[in-house]
Amino acid sequence: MNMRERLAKKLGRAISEASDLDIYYALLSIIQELSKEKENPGSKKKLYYISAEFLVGKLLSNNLINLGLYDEVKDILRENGKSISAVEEIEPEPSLGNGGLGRLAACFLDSISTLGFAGDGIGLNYHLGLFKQKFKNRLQTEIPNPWIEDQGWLEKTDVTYSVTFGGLTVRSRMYDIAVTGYNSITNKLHLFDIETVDEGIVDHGIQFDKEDIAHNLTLFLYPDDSDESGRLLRIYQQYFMVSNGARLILDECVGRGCSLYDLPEYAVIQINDTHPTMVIPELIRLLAERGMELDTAIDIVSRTCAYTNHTILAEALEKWPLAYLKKVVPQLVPIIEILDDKVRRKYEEERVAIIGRDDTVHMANIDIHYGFSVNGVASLHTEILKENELNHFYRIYPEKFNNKTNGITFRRWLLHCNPLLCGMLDAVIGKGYRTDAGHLEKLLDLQGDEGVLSRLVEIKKENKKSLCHYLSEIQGAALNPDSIFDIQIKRLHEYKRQQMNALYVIHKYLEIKSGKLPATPITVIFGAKAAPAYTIAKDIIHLILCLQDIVNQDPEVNPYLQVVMVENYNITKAEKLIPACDISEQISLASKEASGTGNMKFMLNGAVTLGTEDGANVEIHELVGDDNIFIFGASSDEVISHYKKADYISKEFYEKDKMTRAAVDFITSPEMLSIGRKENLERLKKELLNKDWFMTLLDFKKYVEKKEEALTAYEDKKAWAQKMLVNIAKAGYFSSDRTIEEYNKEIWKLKKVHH
Ligand code: 26Q
Repeated sequence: MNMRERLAKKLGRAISEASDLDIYYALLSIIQELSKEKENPGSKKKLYYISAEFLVGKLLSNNLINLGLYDEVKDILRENGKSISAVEEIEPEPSLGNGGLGRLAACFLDSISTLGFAGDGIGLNYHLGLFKQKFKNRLQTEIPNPWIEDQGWLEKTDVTYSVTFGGLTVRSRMYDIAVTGYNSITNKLHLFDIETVDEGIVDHGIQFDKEDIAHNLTLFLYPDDSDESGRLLRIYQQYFMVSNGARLILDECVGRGCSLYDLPEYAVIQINDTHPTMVIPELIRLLAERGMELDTAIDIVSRTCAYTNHTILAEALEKWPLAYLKKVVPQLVPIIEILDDKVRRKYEEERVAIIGRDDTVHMANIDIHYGFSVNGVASLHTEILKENELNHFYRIYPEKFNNKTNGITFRRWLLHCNPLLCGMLDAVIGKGYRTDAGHLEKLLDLQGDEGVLSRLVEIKKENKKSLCHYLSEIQGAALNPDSIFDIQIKRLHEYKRQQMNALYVIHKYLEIKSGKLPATPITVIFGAKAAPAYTIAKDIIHLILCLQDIVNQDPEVNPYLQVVMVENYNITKAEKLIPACDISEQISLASKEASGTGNMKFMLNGAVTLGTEDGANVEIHELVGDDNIFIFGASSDEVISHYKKADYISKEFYEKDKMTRAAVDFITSPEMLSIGRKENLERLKKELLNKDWFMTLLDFKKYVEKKEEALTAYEDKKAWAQKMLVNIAKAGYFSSDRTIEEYNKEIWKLKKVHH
């Protein structure tokens, strides 16, 4: 049966007569059937990627693309007076992640299936996911973001376990989402849940009783952990995830004929940051329970688990008070004490202990001692881990440390989000890049081809027009598609320095007011959610929302400068923003952004990076060369030395530079105070002047200068198009297919079940 017949049959009527909603459900069901036919045939050894976050995004189009059906379905719908984009709109976006770490996990699952490896994801089925962001009075507010519907991608399974906490036992159930590779096999994302979750316990905004575990365990992604009950709930969630995961892994391996003594030959577990770390003591506990000698169990588990580190921010490294673990997971405490004891017998250094002198458990230390691999996510990041942050471990276990530079799936971040660019690539370099990203380099031969260069510029313009249309529909923004689109979209964090970009907006606004006009108008776009309890991050959002009104409502300024903060930034919005970008803002304080992956998505879609030598920007710089990137700011070595010597004083930069002073002072100017909240704006200004922990003012002047250089470079249309071309051509390295091949070669050592 062809697709047209199959769809009509599923609908039970002519396609032209069906509603978009009916078509959505029919496609969903057909895709699920087709995915099932491609289910992984299995192999002896299997990967389990365990993660508290999987930010998968909408799945309809992605699955159609991966099954090779997208164009056909699009045509069938068009012939019947329907549009695939209207059908796409219906699907809710699951918000099972915060940002980079969760999106990386989703890209990895796509590549694992595409490359034909047996590998499943293990995580949690948060009913309300991450909050939905709403702006009210120029402030962020949070509301629940329900995404689970009666008919959706989740498939209920028969797998259930009972999970015991101190003083409470819950019954779990596993739900699966099929992960269908591009022209390849289907693996699974296993999401564990409890049946007793009660969405009714949520009241105003995202408040709920954090102690009511039986009703809240999988209600939200990482609820606010600014208080003790929030932190305890996080431990309940983590243990629930790993206890279910560990049992699934053991059951599956035994099902494949594994003697538990041979576990490392049947399973490899990749631990995504420290959130799933308790899988190590839990597996040891389960093996001991099944009669294995404790030392043997520790050895077996250590040869099965590998750890990825995603951050060098000390405050993000998880440390749990032993008292919390005694309350929530008393059964793990004796095991953790034994793990600590073994370490303490062998090594004197306090920093490598598992249980610190203050009775807190250092989760990363468990992973490093009792896993066989430790990797960073970009080469600079891994070097900093080895030389600084984790140097005391590197000296003990140099062989465990390795780098795996992050990547992104080109199916979603090129084929799906930028069909115009793909059309051009198909025509000029052939379709080979779709399965081998290295083919993009063929573009380098076309640097002098005027036709190709002008087509690139045209496509960018078309994508900008589409974005303008979209932003006008969803939030009434009226943008100028002839302006330069300068975009910064990522979680709000001081180290990512959205505040520095906001200061630039102020600087440009003041320049325009004084009569200095830019050659081409500029549109500065932001998108970011702040953690609900992160006060300064919310103040930065307030600053941007105030600037948006001041700038856009000033008729002297708005022909030359506009500011937009996109509400509720998410994957779906990223897919529309990224193809329309000219200047990609990657301006973290050097040494702080482990890798970044947005930087790769922008590059692939022909944006030019304005950034610091941080994370994977360093590798982008090496690949594209000095002429095709705008790099500025203090180096990671300089920054690390400032922290070591504690010699950075932000006020000095404010006092010695007039431009910096004018921009900072504007935060509490009469214009701002007439629409903004005094308390928030004054707090933010004070923070910048007295603390500025992430050194905004250190780099601000260099940032302004480099941005001006980029804006000037944009005026040479041909030279800019060449920069776009080189960026696209060199983006192949950042395919997550390359990343996954490296993980497999050096860590997982799986055989492909499909090529
Ligand atoms: C920790 C303790 C308590 C509560 C929350 C957390 C927590 C939650 C989320 C800590 C970290 C995260 C997420 C981190 C993250 O997204 N890191 C990003 O990972 C990307 C993929 O490797 C990198 O590209 C980014 O540079 C990195 O910031």
